[in-house]
Amino acid sequence: MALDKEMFKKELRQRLRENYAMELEDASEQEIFNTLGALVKARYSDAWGDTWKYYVNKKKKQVYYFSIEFLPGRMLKSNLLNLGMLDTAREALTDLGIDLDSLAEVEKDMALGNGGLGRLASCFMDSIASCGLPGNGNGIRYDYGLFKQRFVDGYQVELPDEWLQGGNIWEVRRESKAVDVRVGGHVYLAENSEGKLKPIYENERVLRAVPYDTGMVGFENNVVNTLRLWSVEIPDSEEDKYQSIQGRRELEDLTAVLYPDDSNEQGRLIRLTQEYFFVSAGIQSIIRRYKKRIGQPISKLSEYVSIHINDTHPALCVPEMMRILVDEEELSWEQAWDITVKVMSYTNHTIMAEALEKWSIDLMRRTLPRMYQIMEEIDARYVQTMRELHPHDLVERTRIIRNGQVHMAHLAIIGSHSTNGVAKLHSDLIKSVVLHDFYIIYPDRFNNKTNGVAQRRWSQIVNEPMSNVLDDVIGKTWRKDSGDLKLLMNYQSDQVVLERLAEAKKVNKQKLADYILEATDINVSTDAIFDVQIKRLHAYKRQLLNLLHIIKLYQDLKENPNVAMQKRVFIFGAKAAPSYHYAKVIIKCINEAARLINNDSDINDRIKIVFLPNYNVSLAEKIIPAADVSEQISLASKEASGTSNMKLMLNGAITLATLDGANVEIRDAVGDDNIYIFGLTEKEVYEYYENQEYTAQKIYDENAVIRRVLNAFIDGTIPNIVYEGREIFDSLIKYNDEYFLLRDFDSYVKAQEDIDKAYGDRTFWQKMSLINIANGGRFSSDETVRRYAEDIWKIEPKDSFVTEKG
Ligand code: B1H
Repeated sequence: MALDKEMFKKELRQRLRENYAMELEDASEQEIFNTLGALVKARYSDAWGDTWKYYVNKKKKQVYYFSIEFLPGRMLKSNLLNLGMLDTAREALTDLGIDLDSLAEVEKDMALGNGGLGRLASCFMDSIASCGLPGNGNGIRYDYGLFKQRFVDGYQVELPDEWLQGGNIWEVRRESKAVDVRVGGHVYLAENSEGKLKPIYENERVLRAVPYDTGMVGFENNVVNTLRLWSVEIPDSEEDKYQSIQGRRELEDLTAVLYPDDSNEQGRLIRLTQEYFFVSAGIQSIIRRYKKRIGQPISKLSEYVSIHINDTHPALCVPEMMRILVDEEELSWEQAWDITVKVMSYTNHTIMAEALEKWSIDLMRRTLPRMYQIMEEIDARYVQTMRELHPHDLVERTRIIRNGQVHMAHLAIIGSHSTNGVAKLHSDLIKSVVLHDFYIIYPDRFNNKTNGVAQRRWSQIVNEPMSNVLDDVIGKTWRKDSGDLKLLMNYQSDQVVLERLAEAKKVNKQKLADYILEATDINVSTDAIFDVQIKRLHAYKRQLLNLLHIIKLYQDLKENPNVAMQKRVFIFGAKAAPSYHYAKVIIKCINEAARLINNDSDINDRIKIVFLPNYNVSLAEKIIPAADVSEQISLASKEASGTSNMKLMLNGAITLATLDGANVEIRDAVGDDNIYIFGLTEKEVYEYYENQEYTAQKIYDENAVIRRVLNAFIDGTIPNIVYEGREIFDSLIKYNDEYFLLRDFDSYVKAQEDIDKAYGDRTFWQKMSLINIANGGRFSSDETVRRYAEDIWKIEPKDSFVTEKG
């Protein structure tokens, strides 16, 4: 039964009394938040159980999305919205003198991921539930999420993210579903009494994996799926082995922290164990559930279970499934392999060489001896089969174990029936360049699934002013089916609608301006263009190119204060991996340029730089609705997809982009006139790689503007960056500008000038903005997961099912 406002208030008070023996008037924000969370959870607990029963009773095929990262952010408002309670809750709380938005800020931002890959996993979780698809997440419950970022003297400082302090109202610990995971020691094969070869384990460590489940609430459909995250504990049987505090710590460290990068050997060992830990626990629990609940022979597993490998981090799914099917279920190797390949599918998220995961044979063998044996066997059989069909060198290049290393991408491709990229361009590059060898061998396995974003969160929840205008203009159907945003195209010349959307944008900009003032003490005007680049700090994403352009503007203004240009606020949000020195140098330089420019009275507030610390999902939710310009300026071919590009366009920002990742599809969606494209194409980049004729020095020598900008890094123009400025300069000149910033500089400046002019024409700009909103619907992750469901997972949505109580 739906909860009305009065009942809501009554229940909130009642629960506060029961749980805290307290009246609302005396409760702290945290106590009220916890109580509200419990109330919300109670509203979906029946549906959670019923969803589960429905899948089991109907023997629905289910997908399990294995990902070492999930980035859900805050869940209160999203759960309220999906349960159809957001408005009621807001009104009820207002009656009680509580502002829902400030109360929502009490929730810790759940940040168990680094960036796009982890956030994509969470958008998928939302969409899978909202589309009524039978699907669950499987990952790690890190005690500490991605580090918190502060700036001290312009430098990044990392602090631990203690997100579990104060408890996590959404999770349910499921003691009874714990499983054991075995690592280390030695494994040898010996005949058992029936004459079968069986692995014998010696001196292995047994880890207890305890699952914590979180309900993934679908949008107004009574579907609640499960995100299962595993935490390590010491099993009772091993208690005596872990008497020392240090020994216990070492074990408990396994699920303590998310890797913000993976650069040193000691660290890498824990990472590999993390990977196996959640893979093994997840697959064991799937098989246990299958045998107990579905009751079909194990040979039919692929008819009921699909497992998705999100990037290579869970690629051990392949040998772990083989281990269970062969060692425990006693299937033949051939039969087990057939099942495994049918069950598994894999997404590649990057073509950057340094991100392609490899492990040394030695480490693999020491850490996961049985996994290593099985991978050796997979590799040997692969070579055996393929050498009859393909040239020797092709087979050698594609095998799993070569040159002393285990290649995880090779394992994932060979051990699954589907490999997909995350945008058209990226999927094409996979086939033609990065994984071309595999494309020759398995042409049918390759496909594209362009990323998408959870539109409910990234428009309805984060941008209420815009949503209200949309409701009035095109009705409310877009809230369920984002394709209906297209209806807005009918209003592209309607002055009233354009004005109303501009008003909404202004409200969002003012809110962000208030936040900026509070967080950084910087005053910004909402008349200025809010020019936004928000993403992890990486050389290939070229935050530095953005900075070079800002320095140019600064120098232009210093030289001629009368230069005509729109006011601009350049907003950055970016964390650097703690061990990524160059990225940290760029952060320092942006912060010092900000200090210089923001405080220069000659500049007179015409340009400002705001680097907001601790970029995360919650901060993205504040920035995105207020953005006018979306910077997507990676070197063409390097950004697999990007997803902030989609979120920003959906909120009416104009994209300034290279033809990289999903930017290409955004251009196709809005048309050339409603996007600013610049820079080398992916083809041209590859041509440079082939003919090796790029010389940054030459550009520097011939281009006076670039020369003046780069000199600012070493001649004291930007203060306090003696070492950092030199490093930037050298990276561009001495080390020949790996990401072609100087090559793209002029066309970037030109595009920025066009944007400056366009913004001056209010109606023109508003119309572009409207067209971007109207065409944002196609980048919904609902659509993306439906395609995964149809083409790869072969799962079907529930036939309209409603709980008895619903
Ligand atoms: C993406 C990663 C990634 N691609 C290794 N690869 C990691 C690789 O901890 N690690 O070892 C962590 C993350 N992340 C991103 O995925 C792409 O760069 C984006 O372009 C893409 O939009 C996103 C989602 O597909």
